[in-house]
Amino acid sequence: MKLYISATSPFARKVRVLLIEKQVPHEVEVVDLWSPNELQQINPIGKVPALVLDDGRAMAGSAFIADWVDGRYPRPRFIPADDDGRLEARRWESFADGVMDAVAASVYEMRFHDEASRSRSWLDRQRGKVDAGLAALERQLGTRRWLCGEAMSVADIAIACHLGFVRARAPQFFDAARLPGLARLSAGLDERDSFRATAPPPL
Ligand SMILES: N[C@@H](CCC(=O)N[C@@H](CS)C(=O)NCC(=O)O)C(=O)O
Repeated sequence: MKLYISATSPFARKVRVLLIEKQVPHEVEVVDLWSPNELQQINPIGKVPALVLDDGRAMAGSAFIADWVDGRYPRPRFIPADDDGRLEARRWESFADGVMDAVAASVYEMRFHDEASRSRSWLDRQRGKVDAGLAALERQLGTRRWLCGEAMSVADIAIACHLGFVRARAPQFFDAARLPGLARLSAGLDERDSFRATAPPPL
């Protein structure tokens, strides 16, 4: 199978971490999202990650891909097999991804509009989502080791990948002093080989 990524995408990193943790053999194709590339032929939405199976079928969307990978290669599991554990892991993953969607919407607004034409109300709206999402994740984590259950799940992987992007590219969105649990969680995961191998390159 072949995973299409960009060098910095935290959504793609989530899938890469899963594949590495599970020791699933795969190829990685790094795409420059802002230059002509082959991605559109693979994923009509033109986003990374996209995973192409050996039979040619492609899938898009990190949560869907992560779910498929975890089911197909269940050792170790990062989405619990029981219904409630699965619900918890996937719903906290969805909040983590929602935070990143709002960060990305802001980053794109800044990238594609000069200061005079940026929408302040759009940026404020996204900032509200980031702050509320991170606060909810922090409350959920508290002083526990993992966001849900007794083991690392896709939710922990997702928020650590997203915070890795934020720290590297948009640090104004994360105040470690106000979010000590998330800072601890993400620092711990950054030590793992799978995270070291996929860290976003410095600017
Ligand atoms: N919901 C998607 C989001 C993926 C996404 O936003 N990818 C970004 C990179 S981080 C992308 O490919 N952007 C290019 C574009 O929007 O054209 C997922 O979970 O995979």
